Amino acid sequence: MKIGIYGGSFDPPHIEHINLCVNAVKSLNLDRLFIVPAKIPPHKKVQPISGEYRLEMVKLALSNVDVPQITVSDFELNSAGKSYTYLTIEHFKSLYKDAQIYFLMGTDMLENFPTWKEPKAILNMAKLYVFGRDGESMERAKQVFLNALPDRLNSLVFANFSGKMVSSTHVRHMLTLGLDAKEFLYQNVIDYIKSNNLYFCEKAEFVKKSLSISRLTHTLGVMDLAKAYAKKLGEDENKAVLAAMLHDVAKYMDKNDFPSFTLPLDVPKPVIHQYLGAYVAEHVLGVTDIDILNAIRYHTTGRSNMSRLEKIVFTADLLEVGRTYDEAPILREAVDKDFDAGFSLSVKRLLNYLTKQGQPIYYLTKECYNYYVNENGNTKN
Ligand code: DGI
Ligand code: FE
Ligand code: FE
Repeated sequence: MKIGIYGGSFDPPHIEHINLCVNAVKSLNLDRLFIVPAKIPPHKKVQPISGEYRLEMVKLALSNVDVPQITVSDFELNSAGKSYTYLTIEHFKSLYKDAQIYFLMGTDMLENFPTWKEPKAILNMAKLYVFGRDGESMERAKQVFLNALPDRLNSLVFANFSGKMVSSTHVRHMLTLGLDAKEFLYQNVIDYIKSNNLYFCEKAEFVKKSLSISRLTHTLGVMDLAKAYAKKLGEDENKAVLAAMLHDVAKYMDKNDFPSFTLPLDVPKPVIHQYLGAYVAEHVLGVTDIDILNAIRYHTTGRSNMSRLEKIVFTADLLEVGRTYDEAPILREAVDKDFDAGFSLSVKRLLNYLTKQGQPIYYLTKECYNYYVNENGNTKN
């Protein structure tokens, strides 16, 4: 017998999750494939929605394909204590004693695999069925894996299927913003999400009403990227996502609609929305976190001595996937290599751009430049 196990958050389960399962069943010739939604430890800051919802959504998603080998298991959700992959595999091994077990994972998980609990025990029970977005990330993950577990190459089976790589995070952000996620989710999953009000966020509703669809799409890009930066830098991902979600909320608002709002003097028109945005976030939406408010307040101009969160929102705003100006790819590469250096380079590019355009430069933009770029035009932290 051949048994597959596919663990993950499934928050929410998308079409590619299911495609991947269908493909694994076919190419490995599996008799059973268990999708096992994970229980996330309560101390984790980014919490998925409750397990029952995720379990139900996987069932709904599965009902769209006619592959009876695939079922969902509540083993991890219902087990007492912490869930570990080695325990899950032990469980299925005890149910199917002579079966060859395949554990499905993406290349990013393979890289971390050696740091999991009991990796060798896992490899004694199962092979890893690895799928990834591109050959390059696959090769790197394989090397990292083999550095830690040198003689275990025969535990790896590489999928020939890569599919479209969709991230649940991106889909979640879309749902939060009320954007159409049909491309990624089965209709019955979308219906279930709507009727149970999952991923709904009151502040996002307000943002949605305040922006155009193209501005919302930009906001989505900033949310995705700010979250990724925060994760990489060990900053609070929830704060980064919220600040990103709200950063342009006032882009189309009129300051005269807010009588108690006061704008500093001589603010160029394109800069006004950073101040009004922070005001609206605080006084209309009730945001109290000063770091979030400042990330909104200085997202256009920057300033000297910015906090990590301010830098994250500023940089994500300039480099989200929808930004297509010439220097964007180089700046993205710089940020990936060294966040602070890439940020400073983005500041430099902004000032050059405004100067070329003959725009009036606000004093904060200048201060920011002088703080992060030295006299020779080199960046500093
Ligand atoms: O709101 P977004 O379009 O997403 O981007 P943003 O808030 O970073 O910038 C809005 C515009 O403001 C952009 O065209 C650059 C411009 N800007 C940034 N700093 C200054 C500025 N414009 C002037 N005139 N002066 C500045 O100091
Ligand atoms: Fe903006
Ligand atoms: Fe923006």
